[in-house]
Amino acid sequence: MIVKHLDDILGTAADVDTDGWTSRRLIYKQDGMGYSVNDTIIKAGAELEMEYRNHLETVYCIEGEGEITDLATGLTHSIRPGTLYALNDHDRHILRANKGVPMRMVCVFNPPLSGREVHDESGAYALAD
Ligand code: 9YT
Repeated sequence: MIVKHLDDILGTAADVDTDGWTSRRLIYKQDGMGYSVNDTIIKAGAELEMEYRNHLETVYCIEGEGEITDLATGLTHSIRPGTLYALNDHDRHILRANKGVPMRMVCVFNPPLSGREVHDESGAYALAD
């Protein structure tokens, strides 16, 4: 059994900070679960264009407010605590956190992240292997 607390992750190599987001990688490839789980903060006012060509991702908002635009359809969906989106088609998208309010998201990736990924220029993560 694996038991961790967010406090075990903060300040370690699995606590990854970028301009737009901070991702605390709670479960990652090395844990052998076949998926990874992150507690991610999208910084207030951040606008992130992403396309996880190598991964499927499900995201569940637990704090804050923002929106997501599906760039294939042009549709924008508002996000608030309780909203889940699943990028089941490697969907290219823009994620926005409202100004003044960070969003906190639980993110599950399949295949799992190695723990250190940041986005490449296309908005994707490389595969861990
Ligand atoms: C929600 C989202 O895609 N945020 C970017 C960071 C990523 N989810 C991660 O590595 O946790």
